[in-house]
Amino acid sequence: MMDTPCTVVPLAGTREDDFAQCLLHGLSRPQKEIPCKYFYDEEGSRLFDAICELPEYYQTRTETALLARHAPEIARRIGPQSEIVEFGAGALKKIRLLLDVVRPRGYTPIDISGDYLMGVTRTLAAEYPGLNLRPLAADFTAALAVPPLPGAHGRAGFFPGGTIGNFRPEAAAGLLRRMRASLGGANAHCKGLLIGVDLVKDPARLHAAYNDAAGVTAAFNKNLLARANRELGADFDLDAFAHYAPYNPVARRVEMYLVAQARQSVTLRGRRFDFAAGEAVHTEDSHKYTPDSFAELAANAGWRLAEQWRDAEDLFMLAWLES
Ligand code: AVI
Repeated sequence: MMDTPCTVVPLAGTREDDFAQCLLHGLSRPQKEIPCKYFYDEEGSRLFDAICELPEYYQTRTETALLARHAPEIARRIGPQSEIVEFGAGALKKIRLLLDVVRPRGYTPIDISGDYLMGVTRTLAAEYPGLNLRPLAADFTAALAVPPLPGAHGRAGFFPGGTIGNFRPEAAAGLLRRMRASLGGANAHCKGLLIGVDLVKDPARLHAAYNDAAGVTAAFNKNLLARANRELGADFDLDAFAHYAPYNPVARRVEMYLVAQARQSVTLRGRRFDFAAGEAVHTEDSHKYTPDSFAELAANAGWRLAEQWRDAEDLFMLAWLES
């Protein structure tokens, strides 16, 4: 740890899209859908944390072990006195595995939940005096101009958690392209991007991870409807929808739906939405990659897969991309 006083300088950010507008739009489509970014209100974030602890959900502990084990090699790639920019930083848990080893000059966590981000950044500041912290309350999927940290020796991006899988391949390539632009803005020397990627594997293993015995993923999925009831005064009957999350081995993705158990109508902001029995609302895709298919995706976005670290079972990959 460094010993000079810590600075926390919030950067100007962007706002989250309007949940009500997105929901009205998504439920009006021939294939009803709710964008997965709305999972993460306070209750949804709590449920997601619980998912990460599930025995069936291997992703978080596998990635955490990879970060801990390969931190010295990652540190060599990033270099000392750099700046780390984390996209979708959440609770700032995984960055702690890198900070002591990488010893960056600054850390810029980006997250849409501004108050939450300020709170967790202050806690981190107390633990890492001397680290320049620049929390940016913004939608990390947008084109963001992130001014370089003065005096930093280049900067690296950090996008853990396998979240890239929640974007369709074309959207994922667009996001990787925007991250490259954000990291390499005026006078910033981009060292690379460290990204977590969930790998193609036995369909049964994937099915179990998204259909856990305790029903936490089902509750996480249904929280979208509960959130609409809480925040927008909708009248979804949560028991009238079932969680359905099959793995599609051809498209190499887990598809998540809420399926109406009977014919019903729901009212939202004065509008009525009809559901046929068995009608599905699409809520999430979670794409899985092979190292080669991910390298191809990255190449489409102007990145080169320069290094990769995988666990012994090939469940998950930490990829180091350079441009
Ligand atoms: C955040 N993301 C990588 C998770 C995933 O596995 O796609 C979200 C999730 N959905 C259901 N379980 C976890």
